[in-house]
Amino acid sequence: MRLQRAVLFAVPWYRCGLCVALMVLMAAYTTSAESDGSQPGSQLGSQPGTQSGAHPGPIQFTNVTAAAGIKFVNYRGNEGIAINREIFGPGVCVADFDGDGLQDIYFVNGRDLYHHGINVRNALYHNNGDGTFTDVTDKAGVPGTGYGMGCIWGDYNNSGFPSLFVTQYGRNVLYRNNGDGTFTDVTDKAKVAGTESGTLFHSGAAFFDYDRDGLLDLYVAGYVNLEAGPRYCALGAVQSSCAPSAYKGSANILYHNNGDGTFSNVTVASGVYKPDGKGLAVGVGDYDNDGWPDLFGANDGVPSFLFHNDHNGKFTEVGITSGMATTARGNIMAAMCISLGDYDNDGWLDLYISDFQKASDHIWHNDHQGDFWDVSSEVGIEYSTRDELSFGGGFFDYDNDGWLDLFIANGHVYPEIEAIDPQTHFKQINTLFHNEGNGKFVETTKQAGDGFKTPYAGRGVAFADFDNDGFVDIVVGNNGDPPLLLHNSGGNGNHFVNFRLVGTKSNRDAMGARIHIVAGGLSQIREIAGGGSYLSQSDLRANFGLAKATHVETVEISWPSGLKQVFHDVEADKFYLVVEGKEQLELQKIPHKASSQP
Ligand SMILES: [Ca+2]
Ligand SMILES: [Ca+2]
Ligand SMILES: [Ca+2]
Ligand SMILES: [Ca+2]
Repeated sequence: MRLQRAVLFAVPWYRCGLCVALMVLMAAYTTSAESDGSQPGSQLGSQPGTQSGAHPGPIQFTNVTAAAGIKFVNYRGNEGIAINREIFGPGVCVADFDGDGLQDIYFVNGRDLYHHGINVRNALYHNNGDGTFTDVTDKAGVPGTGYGMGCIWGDYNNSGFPSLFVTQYGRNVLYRNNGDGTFTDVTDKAKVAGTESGTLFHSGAAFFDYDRDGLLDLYVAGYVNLEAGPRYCALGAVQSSCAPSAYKGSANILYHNNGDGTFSNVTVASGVYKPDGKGLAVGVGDYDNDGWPDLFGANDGVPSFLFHNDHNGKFTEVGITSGMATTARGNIMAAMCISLGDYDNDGWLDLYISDFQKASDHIWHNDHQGDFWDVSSEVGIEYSTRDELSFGGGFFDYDNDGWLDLFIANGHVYPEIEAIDPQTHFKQINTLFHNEGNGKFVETTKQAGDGFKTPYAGRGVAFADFDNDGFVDIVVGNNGDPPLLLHNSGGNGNHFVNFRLVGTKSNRDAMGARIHIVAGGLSQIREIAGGGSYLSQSDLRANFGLAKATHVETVEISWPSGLKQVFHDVEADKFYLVVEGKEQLELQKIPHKASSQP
């Protein structure tokens, strides 16, 4: 099927109007061809939940936010009609900041912008391992220093403890993790406040080691120049915040880690400088399998970016030529979210980008030749995502059947939308899709439990296994509301294997490492990556669903240093620690009490 398409569409669609019509015809053809059992999904055809049309089993997501003791509420801080700054956040990011084996959560908050005397701050919640979390922000000293947008974690000084970077409207802040439960604001010393290029509206960010020298570098996206444009715009008969077209773009920033606690701004020298970009999400992944991490930038209202890593400290922007800068129909996206994952298990990272209300979200298939094909329609997410305004989320395997599913947080950007379009709501229900293993996604939102019953203005999303039961849970940052912590019930009998990678020559977080496993007839990959989703970051551990397989035949790890390690006959249902260069797999330190669910 792909061979036929490759021949037919040797001329990319954007240079060939007829191709779009042909693509529709081919999509219709492949729909019938895909059910012949020759697709990868047939390898798991006997498994419950992977047969076409079958439900994914008993997986339920429960809203455990209050039960977990999370009292954080996002404060929008608007006065009257909210402007973009006040309606786009918040992000949420997850890491085990104290090394106790449990993933903790950082929630980003707004600020009192108009001097109403309201004192709000960001919040770091420590995972107690018994289903509850404790707010340790004051002790840790990480309240944020301005109006917060997003956050990421990264062990930029290879200390063994992840540090925290918060993107803000104004100066960003870098909190160095001291390893004793406290953090120090090292923004000035590190030179990463991010205001040197005139960018105030910082959005998505990611730590990644672009030159593979063992030190995490830092990329920060800029959204728009809000100050130089109108405050409000007409939305039909009402006033609201403005579309990005009302503003000039704002520059992105790439910092090189000097290894002495300081960073150098290499935005121009590295070739990524884009002063007209309107960046929101940032994703990192080696899409062309050349061993070097590439950089994806989701833009709002202008073509999206793909910066190919040229291995010499420079990047070439190939968004248009790779086919991912706009949709298959040539439409520019309101691109909010980047997720990279190999949804069809062919060994190449595919791409998900979320989009606006009345515009579908997008899945792009990686064709192994450096091009992305918008397959949203043929994989089945087009209709189901058209009536939501999608923000964070992306690929994760919620039922551990070995196929990456899709979760999307939804919510409109205009609280005023209901006044002009009663069918469209500001607060929306999130969306869950199950990957059927045959190239199709089926929406399972309505069968997925009470976690999908309450509408919010969903924004950032992080995936993490908070209770270490092998099933990945979800946390969502909601604008103007409490967050949503969704516990994955598991319990469908599928097996898993989890790897935490620790670099020794490579960066300690192992960002950029690729794990390839073969188990139960399925071949799967994960790449350890920071950033992603929308203004957020997930559990860096690689969790693989194994369906009915009770052991993994081979585990191959390609470290950013160039080292490759292979392990054979690895037992399932365990949390492994892999230290770069060590010949034995170890077990992660997981507190016993963590096995009780949140
Ligand atoms: Ca690459
Ligand atoms: Ca793929
Ligand atoms: Ca799955
Ligand atoms: Ca879990």
